Amino acid sequence: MTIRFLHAADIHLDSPLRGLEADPGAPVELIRGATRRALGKLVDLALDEDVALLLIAGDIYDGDWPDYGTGLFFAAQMARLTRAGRRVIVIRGNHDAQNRITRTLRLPEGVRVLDHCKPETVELADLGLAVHGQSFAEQAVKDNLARGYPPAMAGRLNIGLLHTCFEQAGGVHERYAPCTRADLMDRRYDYWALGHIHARQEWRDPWIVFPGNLQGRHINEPGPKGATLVSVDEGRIVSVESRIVDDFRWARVSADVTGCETNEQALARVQTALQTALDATEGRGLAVRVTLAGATALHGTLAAADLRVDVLNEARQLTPNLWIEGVELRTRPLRPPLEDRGDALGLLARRIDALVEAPPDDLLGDWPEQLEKKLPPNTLPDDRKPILARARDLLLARLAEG
Ligand SMILES: [Mn+2]
Repeated sequence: MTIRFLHAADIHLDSPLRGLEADPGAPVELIRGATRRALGKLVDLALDEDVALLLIAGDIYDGDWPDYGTGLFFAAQMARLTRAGRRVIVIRGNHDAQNRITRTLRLPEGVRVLDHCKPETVELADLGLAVHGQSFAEQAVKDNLARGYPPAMAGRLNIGLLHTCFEQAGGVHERYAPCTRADLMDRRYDYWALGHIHARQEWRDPWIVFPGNLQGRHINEPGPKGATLVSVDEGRIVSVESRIVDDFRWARVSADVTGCETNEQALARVQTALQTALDATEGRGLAVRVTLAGATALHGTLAAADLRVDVLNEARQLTPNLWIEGVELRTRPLRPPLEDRGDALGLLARRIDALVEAPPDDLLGDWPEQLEKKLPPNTLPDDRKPILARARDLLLARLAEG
């Protein structure tokens, strides 16, 4: 007998996508609905692939529902599955821990939310499966939950459903329900359906899988997002595949402007890079952070230009589905730097360099405070170094022209 199950996590339903404030054309409503459309596509996928079971490894919700609409949408999507005879097993994670979600709605029969007080096992004898798991009772679960999970059930394919920061995952994550690979191996399960880390990762023997979140929510969650489809034949896992269901995509795009002599040439390179990123999205909306890099005689003039507007203009001309999250300048000057010269200009350049490298406390006086009063909150980064470096580039470019 062949059966399939689908493993998803970190849906963060109705989470706002962040970082498009810089693009005046950003369709806020369209972007806000992305997590809902991704969940709808997950259910479509489950039905198309004829899966017997959907597992969700925590963080279905981003936090307490803003209103009942969030819960109503989730219940309606789950009902599409249960009406078709599919089962759903979920746990709560740090974002939707038992004590964080104050509103409740009855979920359809066929959807099981596992207990938050102790690990629970659901035996699905007709499918040959045993699913073990435990929900988060509160946001900051510091205990190693995996160690409390029951041993594998004989004669069943055993699946562990767990929301965890898993030691082997790398990266920086909130350290909730930590566990090691050895903890998981001790249980002797066949598949660990994990959640919490938003980038897809997998290990084998046994299968330990983070499917990643369902929908990227900002520039640090770039690339395709989706769920993991698992096929089981005669009680053995025979395939584990990533399936993409996201509705809106984030990407970092780098344009190499080496050798460009005019801003127009540089912007043409930007347009080519944007087009390449668009081609990979298969018609989805796309938000990008554009970086210009390479050695160019334009280094100084690019630093002085309002590049954000120029890049927005390139994006608008390509397609109505592309938004600019930000523009970064990482070019280098083409000519031997002023700092290498033996004359007074060289001396001045070296002094300016030294100020940027180790700025004295009073270098900027009360300018940052003055600026902060005039700008929207949190516009100025706490780290002043990139701003100072850009000021240096501008200043040196002006000096070099003179
Ligand atoms: Mn989480």
